[in-house]
Amino acid sequence: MSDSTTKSGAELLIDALKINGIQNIYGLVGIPVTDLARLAQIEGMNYYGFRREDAAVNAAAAAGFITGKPGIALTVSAPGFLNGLPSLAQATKNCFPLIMISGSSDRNIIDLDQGDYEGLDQYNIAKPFCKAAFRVNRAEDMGTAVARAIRTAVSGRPGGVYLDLPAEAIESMMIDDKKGNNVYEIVDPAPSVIPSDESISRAINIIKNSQKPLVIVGKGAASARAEKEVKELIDTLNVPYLPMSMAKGLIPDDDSHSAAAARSYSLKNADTIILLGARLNWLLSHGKAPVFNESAQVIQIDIDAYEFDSNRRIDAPILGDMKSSLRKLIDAVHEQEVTVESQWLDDVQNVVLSNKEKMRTRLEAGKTSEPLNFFGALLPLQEYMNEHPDTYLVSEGANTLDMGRNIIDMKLPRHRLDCGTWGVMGIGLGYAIAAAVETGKRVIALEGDSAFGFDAMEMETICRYHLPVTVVVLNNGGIYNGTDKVVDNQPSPTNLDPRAHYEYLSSAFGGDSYVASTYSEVKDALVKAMDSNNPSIINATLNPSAGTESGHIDNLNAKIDLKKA
Ligand code: FYN
Ligand code: ADP
Ligand code: MG
Repeated sequence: MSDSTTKSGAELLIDALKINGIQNIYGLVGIPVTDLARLAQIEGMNYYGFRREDAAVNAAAAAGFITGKPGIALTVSAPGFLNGLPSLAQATKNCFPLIMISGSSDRNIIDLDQGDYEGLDQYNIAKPFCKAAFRVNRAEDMGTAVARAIRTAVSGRPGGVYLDLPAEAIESMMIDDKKGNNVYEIVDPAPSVIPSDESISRAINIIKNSQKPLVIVGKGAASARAEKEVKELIDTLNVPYLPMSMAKGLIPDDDSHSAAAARSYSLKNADTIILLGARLNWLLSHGKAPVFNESAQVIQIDIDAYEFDSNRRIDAPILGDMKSSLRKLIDAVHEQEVTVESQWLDDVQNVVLSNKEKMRTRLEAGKTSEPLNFFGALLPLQEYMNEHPDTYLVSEGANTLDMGRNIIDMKLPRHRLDCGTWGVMGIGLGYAIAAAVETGKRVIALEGDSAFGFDAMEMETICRYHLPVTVVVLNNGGIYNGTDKVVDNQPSPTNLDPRAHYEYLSSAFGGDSYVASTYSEVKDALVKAMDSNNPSIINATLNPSAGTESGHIDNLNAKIDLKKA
């Protein structure tokens, strides 16, 4: 330990995080970071210990998305670092601000490949998977490293940052000589980026000549906390909008401008697309026909110019942060009194009403369906979320994810977290833990039975910290579903055990357990679980034949003629 005039790298790291308002660390300790985590607790930070690093890093990434400050993850060297790496990559892909800090081995041994305990050149391995990687070799550089890591994670397009801490840097000492120790609060970590006047004029000219503009709101607008501006633009123009899954709730899903239930109709018929913090990637069919109208004009607001023209010509790129860009665009709409013919919104609303009526019929039938199907299992969640919109909802799976997204309305921003841009399984419990920790609110983790398996052991973490998380497992006994049979002497590649008592994983660690096999049982269990504030699992046992291959994205699954084999 240091005396009053010297500080270790570990102490300086913690000072630098704290002075920048960071309170929580999500991690899994071992050599060489155990004392670092202990010291964080002594210094008044909260340390949340996980069972596997990917979940810890996912939790930190979700904390970043929810709070707008970088989430902090801590892992041990080589294997711990490697377990955390996929989550670092996902955070970067999802544009979530995150700093993954890993202990590492002494450089002199690594660089000559002399063989060290868990020796790996982590710094160089991390680089392709994050926005930036930094290595700290001396205690006196700790403040600079944290400043650079925070600024990189949150500014511009947010993302994951890797901070490599060799054991020597953690232990090394610097004299705190009152001239300062290089630890400081960063000034304006994510500066505004104001778009040019010309880019706004170009967009206004397109909107003026448009009859059928559609706004697409992505999770970039959610990250930017631009809900007020997004709503103002949509209300002012009185046009329909399509929320991407993690943008649900930026405007309440029951808003009359929502085109979510008329997705195909609105995308196909729009003559102008106003893209707000969403990429034209696979989730938006790359902006191409037949899903999109090829001749539609596209206005795109993004903080990263790299994104423009990624798949099709962008007619009006607006480079700027979402809040500043929307402010300028809305002001121009008012000044120039731009209006849009309301027939388009009426047409979209008619399709919405008709699709919603079809959905209502399916949900109503689900109430009495035995065995239970997805509609009957998801309706209680819809009802609960309508009554308790401040609950956080995390979701993953295939059918569970897709049907849940369409059935469960969100009313508040950044309250839905899911598989994200890569469609990753295994994010659920880590994200749920972060949502509970960062907000103190109740959390539902809605999981397919396969998805739950990827990080189910984090139920112990949830119970250890007594977090108000209810995991609802929609158990249809398989990946996609449980009835596939290929050959007689082996389970199918998609089979899981439909009799699995997933709820035991909660009672095993002191949480509550429920089994539910009808709509009423799911509803009762959910109300009890949520009222109790206890960690819990509801095992909703579905018809093993419920669910389709790959959920809504079967078109992406390579097809082979199995009969020929
Ligand atoms: C949507 N819809 C509704 C509603 N909401 N109908 C009635 N009521 C409500 N509330 C309609 C919507 O208009 C569509 O009909 C249809 O339901 C499906 O909507 P969805 O799911 O939004 O759209 P689509 O085209 O099926 O999928 C688009 C997608 C989405 C790719 C963006 O599937 C997605 O986000 N997928 C992520 C998948 C993922 O990550 N999976 C994890 C890996 S699983 P139409 O308008 O008639 O088209 C590994 O296998
Ligand atoms: P979705 O999956 O919801 O469609 P994406 O993750 O594909 O959303 O896209 C998010 C986009 O938002 C990225 O291109 C990113 O650069 C952009 N973005 C992130 N933060 C901001 C911000 N503050 N202002 C503007 N654009 C942003
Ligand atoms: Mg399943």
